[in-house]
Amino acid sequence: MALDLVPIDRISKHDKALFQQSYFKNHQPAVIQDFCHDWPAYKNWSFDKLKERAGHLTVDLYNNKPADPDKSTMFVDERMNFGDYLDKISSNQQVELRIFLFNIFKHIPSLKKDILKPDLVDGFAMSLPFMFYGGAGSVVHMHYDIDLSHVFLTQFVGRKRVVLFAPEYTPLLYRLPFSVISYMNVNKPDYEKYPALQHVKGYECTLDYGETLYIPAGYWHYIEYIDGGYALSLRVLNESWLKRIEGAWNLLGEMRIDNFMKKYFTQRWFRYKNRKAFENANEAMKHFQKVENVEI
Ligand SMILES: O=C(O)CCC(=O)C(=O)O
Ligand SMILES: [Fe+2]
Repeated sequence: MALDLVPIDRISKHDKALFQQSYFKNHQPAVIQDFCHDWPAYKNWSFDKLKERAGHLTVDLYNNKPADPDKSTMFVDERMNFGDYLDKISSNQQVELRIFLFNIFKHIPSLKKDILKPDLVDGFAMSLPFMFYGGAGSVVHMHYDIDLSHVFLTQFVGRKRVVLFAPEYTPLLYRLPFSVISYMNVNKPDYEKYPALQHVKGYECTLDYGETLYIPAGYWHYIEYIDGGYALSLRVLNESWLKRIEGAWNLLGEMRIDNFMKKYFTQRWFRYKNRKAFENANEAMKHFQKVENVEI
């Protein structure tokens, strides 16, 4: 049995009141089909043009292996000339190599001029644009963004499949405590090992060239690159001060504790977190079963 996933609504950025009332305020995801259509980037960020401007840079590449639960940093699998990397991912062969944590705007500041501040909602943090790149077949494992900001992910080349789950489902997704990851398999859920997944409901979409996915704050996301391509993420800080503090605590507190414990108590710490993930899921499952029985 596959997970219970429904398609994400598609709207236009001109439906501003609708977006604010029905999606942003309620933390409901949406695909905005024309969010970036008036930005210079919409025309200027093709493979060829990006290669012309940034092809000389060197980049770190990461493969599809999930993050090692015992290590605080991801291992770089390869370093490559960015132009060669763009050639490779545009060939449409399976190239399971991604780039993240690479601030292209620091190296080529003129690229920032190709992004216009959206007026769909207030509060876009224009100083923090981020780009993600991947070849066909690359996977972004299930996680949520640690700072608990809203994310607007705009696709410039290629398509990707995205699956989302609301933060309410966090315990049912067997989140490893002190982290933002889950080891569940989105495409082949193992209900025997992870029975709580039967109660999870999520969303899915295929994001195409020029489309933008609104990922509400704290939403889990899992991504598969259908084609080689790249996207830009813009953030809007969480409207709740409590959530902003929680986001800062995740970054400055939880993450540091996790890294410290990984270093000094590697196996014991992982076993503890794993046990907790299952305890939390079992507890949450009882609650969801009660709610579902009432609904029936
Ligand atoms: O598109 C990607 O490769 C990753 C996107 C992501 O995880 C994010 O924007 O938070
Ligand atoms: Fe993310």
